[in-house]
Amino acid sequence: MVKTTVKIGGMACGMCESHINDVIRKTFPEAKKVSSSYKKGTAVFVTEEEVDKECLRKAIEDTGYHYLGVSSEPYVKKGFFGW
Ligand SMILES: [Cu+2]
Repeated sequence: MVKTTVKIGGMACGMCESHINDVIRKTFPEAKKVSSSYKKGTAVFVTEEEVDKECLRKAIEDTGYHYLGVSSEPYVKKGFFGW
């Protein structure tokens, strides 16, 4: 599992967050735990495999928000390896 964090500019309220969440779910139907924060300017989601970043960039830019970058890291369920 991979956790992807996208930096997005231009989100200003909760509506923007849900707009971005919808776009991510539509672009990557396998995405789980999709959540955005306009305060942090990020959207985070989890997928089995790493997503196509070019695809992600295009999807975000098509919404009119600004794609500012992306980072990914292995996703480990909390508590699973924590003992
Ligand atoms: Cu908004």
